[in-house]
Amino acid sequence: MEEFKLYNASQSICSHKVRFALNAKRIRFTEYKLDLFSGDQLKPEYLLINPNGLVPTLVHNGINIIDSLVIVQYLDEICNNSETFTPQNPAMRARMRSLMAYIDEVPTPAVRIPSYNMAFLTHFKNMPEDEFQSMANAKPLRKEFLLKFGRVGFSEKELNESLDRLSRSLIRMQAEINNSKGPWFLGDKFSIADIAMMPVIIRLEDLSLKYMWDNKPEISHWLELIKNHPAFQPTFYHGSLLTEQYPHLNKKN
Ligand SMILES: N[C@@H](CCC(=O)N[C@@H](CS)C(=O)NCC(=O)O)C(=O)O
Repeated sequence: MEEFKLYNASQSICSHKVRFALNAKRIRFTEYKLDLFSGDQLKPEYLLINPNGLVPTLVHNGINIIDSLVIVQYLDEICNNSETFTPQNPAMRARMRSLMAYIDEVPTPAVRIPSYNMAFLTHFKNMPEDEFQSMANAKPLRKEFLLKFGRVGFSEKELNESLDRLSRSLIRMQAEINNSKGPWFLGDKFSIADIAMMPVIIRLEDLSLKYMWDNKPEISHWLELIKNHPAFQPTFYHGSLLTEQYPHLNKKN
């Protein structure tokens, strides 16, 4: 009997990718929700399964797999009898992996900046300094990120830089769709590159930044197709969006 356990957080963009892959492949899994702001991901028992102190982690029959895109690739390798996300052709596979690398390097870290400033700041701004310092110091990978964020948020310059990186990513995304003749990044085949970008675009929409692709119909169409995928609703259950968790964000809509 196969057993899949997913340690994740409802609102986490990296968790969305894995939930989407599991749902698309109709794999039954038990979901464990971590509270990232009370430090569940830093508890010694969790660090044993994920020494990066981040979500998501998939435990498959007792084997720990970490890092969202590694997990999605693993799922595609072990379960390729239903929907598959990896092209057979090596050149197309290389193209998919280059896009995954780009998405991991540019838009994924960039979208954290507006997310922290607009939503997550509420958790840190009134935290006593010593508590904040010890939480930051306990983070294996995100110590410097959190210290830089501080309890006042990233500066306007940093926020604008991240929005600029996101704008350039949207231009790149539009070009990829056009070059492949769409509707997906690799043409008519939905792939892990689309899964990688999906939560970034959903997050931008959630933060009322949808105007960023007002003049890019290719992206609106891509997003509409993703939202119509049967895996979308079970992945984005209530509480997955920041507007569902942070009521102040709705006032901007
Ligand atoms: N490269 C990792 C990044 C994972 C990651 O950044 N996870 C965030 C949520 S999206 C997290 O666990 N943050 C908790 C923290 O910063 O302490 C992946 O793709 O799984």
